[in-house]
Amino acid sequence: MMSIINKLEKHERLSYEDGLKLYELDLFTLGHFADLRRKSLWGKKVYFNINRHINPTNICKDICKFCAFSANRKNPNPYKYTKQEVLKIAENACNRGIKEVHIVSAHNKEYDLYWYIDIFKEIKARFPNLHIKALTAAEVHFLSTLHNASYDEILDKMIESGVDSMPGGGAEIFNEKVRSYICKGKVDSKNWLKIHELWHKKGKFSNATMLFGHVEERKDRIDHMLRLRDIQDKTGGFNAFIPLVYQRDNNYLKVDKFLGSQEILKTVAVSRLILDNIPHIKAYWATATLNLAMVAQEFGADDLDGTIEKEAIQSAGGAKSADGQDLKDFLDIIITSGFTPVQRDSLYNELKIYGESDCAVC
Ligand code: V47
Repeated sequence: MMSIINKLEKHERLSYEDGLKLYELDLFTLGHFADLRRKSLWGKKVYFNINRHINPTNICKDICKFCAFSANRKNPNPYKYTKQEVLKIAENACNRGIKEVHIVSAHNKEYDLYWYIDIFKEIKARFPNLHIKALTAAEVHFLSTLHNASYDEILDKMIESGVDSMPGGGAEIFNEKVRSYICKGKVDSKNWLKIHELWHKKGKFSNATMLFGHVEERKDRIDHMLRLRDIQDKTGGFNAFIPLVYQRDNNYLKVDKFLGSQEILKTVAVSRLILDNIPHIKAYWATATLNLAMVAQEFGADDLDGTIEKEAIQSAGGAKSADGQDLKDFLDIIITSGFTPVQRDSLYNELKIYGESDCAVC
């Protein structure tokens, strides 16, 4: 254990073996080093944005075992939004000061590249200041197969039609054996990484997620982080890493054991220390709960994601996130925890720094 502590004290880059050793440290020692790293980068700031999720349909050609969002036997409520409905949501969002729409969907051939191009162009034309974060690498792969087009072509069309950044979804777990068990048929790991690398090389930014707490092991999480770190060394295009805690309801993956808060906090801390080149670590409140996401800010995380407003993917799996989060609650919990809330845009430019006077319960 001494050598890992030495490495942490000297800020040395950590290996796969080191990653496994980090998990063996007691929670508070690990948290201490992750917190030091976080503080050296961001002090006491907690970042969030004011955003709106839009999921145009839940009818999907793929069946990922962990997914409760897609319409199937466990979720027999298929829906399809029209372009007008999506535009109306974007308009309402914009009128209420929302800065980002996060548009991701199921893999459905009725929602092809042309459908998306139209909707992105229309949103940009009507609301030029609204940041469009859209289409996961899994969707890019789906559209590339559907249209027999290269990834480059799909990504160029996204940029031409107004997409500003790509979300980190669809990464799940890169280990091929686990991936093929939980989401066979989805974009493979190599191509998920390739799509993000291509996107970054076009001068664009994206995020990266990791779904954990199901059948994967600690070693798979470390492997996942290291594959991201390798791409980031080449491109510098990942803004944030988002460890998503698996939600167990209404899906086909049989997982009886809940991961537990300590393992969740350890995973956040490990990600901060392994991913020495990704600036932000998001504790995604929709999967971790707001309280634990707030504690995670002392274990390496510096971001809570956003107010979200309507959340459909994790809430289908049992998370209490369907109606998003009030800005007021965000501010209160951040300030009473001794941190400084910072509203950011989607690329982490700071828009507003809040103070004690913004706290309703102080
Ligand atoms: O890739 C699906 C996950 C992801 C479950 O980039 C589940 O800023 C937990 O990627 N339990 C989509 N997670 C959401 C996503 C995301 C969310 C917030 C911010 C950003 C960003 C990206 O949701 C999927 C999948 O890994 N997911 N089912 C479940 N049962």
